Amino acid sequence: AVVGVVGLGYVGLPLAVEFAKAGFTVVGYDISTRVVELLNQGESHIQDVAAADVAEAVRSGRFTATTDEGRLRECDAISIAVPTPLSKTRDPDMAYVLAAGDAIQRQAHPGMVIVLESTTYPGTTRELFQPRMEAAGLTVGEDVFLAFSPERVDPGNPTWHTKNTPKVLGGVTPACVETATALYEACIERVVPVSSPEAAELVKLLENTFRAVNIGLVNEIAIICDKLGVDVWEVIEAAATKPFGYMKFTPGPGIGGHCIPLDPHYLAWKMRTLNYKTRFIDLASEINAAMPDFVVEKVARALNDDRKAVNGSRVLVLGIAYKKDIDDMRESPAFDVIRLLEQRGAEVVYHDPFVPHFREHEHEAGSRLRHSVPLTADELHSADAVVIVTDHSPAAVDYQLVVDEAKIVVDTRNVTAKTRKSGARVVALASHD
Ligand code: SAJ
Repeated sequence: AVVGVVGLGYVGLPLAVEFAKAGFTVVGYDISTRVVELLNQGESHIQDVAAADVAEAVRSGRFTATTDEGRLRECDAISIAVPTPLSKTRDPDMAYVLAAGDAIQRQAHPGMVIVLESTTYPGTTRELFQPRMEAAGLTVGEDVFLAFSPERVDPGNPTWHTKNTPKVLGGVTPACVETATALYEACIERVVPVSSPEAAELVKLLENTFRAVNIGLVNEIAIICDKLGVDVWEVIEAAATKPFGYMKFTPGPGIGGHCIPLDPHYLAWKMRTLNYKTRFIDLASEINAAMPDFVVEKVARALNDDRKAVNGSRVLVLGIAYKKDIDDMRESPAFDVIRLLEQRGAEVVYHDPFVPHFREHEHEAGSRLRHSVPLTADELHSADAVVIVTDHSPAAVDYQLVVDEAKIVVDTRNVTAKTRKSGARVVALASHD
């Protein structure tokens, strides 16, 4: 059988490789010529997909990448894993999903199984894909089979991969559930069928909104600790000793990535169209989004204690990736911290060993910050304050050097806790001073 995968990113490429390993012939469709060419040369642009696996799939003739949408007509099944970002107004940007739906409408034929994987609001599969199939004269549940199956890829996770992570799947009709489940069971160890695509769409949003609201809670606990003069890290670590009924999350300068900051907005947006305003979810998003302000306020106060204004000070931002030990900067709170500091007149530079430089189009700050400055005593001396935003491992960042050489260190991630006390004044995320 021939399986098509639309979108060859951190979700689609691992899935394509698993289908190829399971013996399917796989047509990988992507709009990026660069991605298609490097894949057909047996290389991989995705951290968790070994080039050797791509090369073997290509060599064996099981996998080809293409930018030619017409190749999808050869497929008996198609999985769609295209991005679902937010627009500038923080509303769902469904452009990639709609483009995929239009392509499927043009290429679908009787017998085809179509599975949407992109994280999206409940109702997307039924509202955006089913009409397109019917417009092509194909009855869902008879001529074609339509389902939603959320991705659960955790980039860099050494234990959980596409093959061994249980896969939830909801179909428009029972026949859709059965056919799509049979397809996925050929290459994923455990498929968890649910009775509708809306249920499956909501499962994903529950998983990630659960994370977002719990991070929002511990961020509010950090603000409370700050006002009470309590060490929030001590509270978090001690609470985490509870062996049942508690799950540890840690506060920080905000939340980044392509999932956690976005997914609650997909749910809130959909519910507003049904005249229900989500409250708890929105409040958590507000708290998370306000953490950069909270952090910059602490930097300002620390500089003021040194009789300095933010205006005219040089601030070194330590870490711009959205989470530790990776090079991904999407939605990183570091950019909010940078923007707020610059709005107050600070001169900002950054150091991130995982992001030596970034291209201008990746962020409007790119024009000024394009390169990571070296983490040297000189750089640290020339900074009026250092603010640690990403909790990169000590193997990647010499935090002892930072506290030895910097004047002020605002540590929003508690990564200097294990350094020997030294010259710098270290200000914690939640601290009375
Ligand atoms: N963060 C905190 N405190 C926490 C946890 C995270 O401030 O306790 C911040 C991180 O620094 C980061 C953001 O939140 O800026 C998101 O972090 P994340 O750990 O949720 O990482 P993501 O967004 O890369 O991926 C999450 C992962 N969920 C996990 O269970 C680790 C990943 O497995 C999911 O597949 C992914 O969401 C997804 O696809 O939804």
